[in-house]
Amino acid sequence: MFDGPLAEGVVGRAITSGLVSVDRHDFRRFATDKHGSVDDYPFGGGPGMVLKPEPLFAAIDDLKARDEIDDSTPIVLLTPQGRTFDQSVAESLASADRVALICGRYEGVDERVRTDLATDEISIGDYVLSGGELAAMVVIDAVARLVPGVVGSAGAIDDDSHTSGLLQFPQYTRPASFRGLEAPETLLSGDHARIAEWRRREALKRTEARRPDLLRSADLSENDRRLLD
Ligand code: JCK
Repeated sequence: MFDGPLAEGVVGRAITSGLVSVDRHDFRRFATDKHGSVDDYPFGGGPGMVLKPEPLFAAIDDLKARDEIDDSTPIVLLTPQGRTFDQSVAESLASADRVALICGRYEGVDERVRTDLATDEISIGDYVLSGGELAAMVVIDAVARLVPGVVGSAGAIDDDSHTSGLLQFPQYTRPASFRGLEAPETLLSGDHARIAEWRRREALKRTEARRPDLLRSADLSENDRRLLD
């Protein structure tokens, strides 16, 4: 669930170039019984299995003992009950020099993992996944992009306070005319001021139509309000 995504694209290059590293630890190694079980029946009954606390606590203790993480390292539990992951959460994780991500399975983890091991609980959105791994991979991708040097100068535009907080403007490439569908004349004009204003207006229009919630929290200039009107 990690090998493919970690080998591709921006994240793959960040890892190959040493800007980012991702280590995986199989907590089954820390199972306490002879059968290597990491899950057990829920107290009180009910469907499914719950991940036992001992292997998860032991895995984190082992990372601390080997100085791979310390008491300042965020220990993030991926869970449907966590605060919803967004760009501001990604930014705050990117400011840590290491992050530990705990991926559960089955019905989730023993409550004591939440209360006494994890420092943060994150959900990537309101839908049900089968486990925490894909959610962790989403977090890794979004956070790795924020590590300085990972995304080149083109992507640095993402961080521009002037464009952030709005949906992207429509993008076109060649051919200018495709099956009778024309690219906007403005984009072909070479008039950079006109192009910038067109893009800003389109971003505002699209955000208003699709994500009015984003528009309310975006910080808009006088000119933005004029374009919106
Ligand atoms: C971690 C196990 C599977 C499936 C019980 C949940 C009502 C509990 C996640 N955004 C996200 N969605 N799902 C996850 C996620 C799912 C996980 C684990 C993360 C560990 N599962 C599972 C169903 C339930 N239902 C809704 C009851 C766990 C994130 N991040």
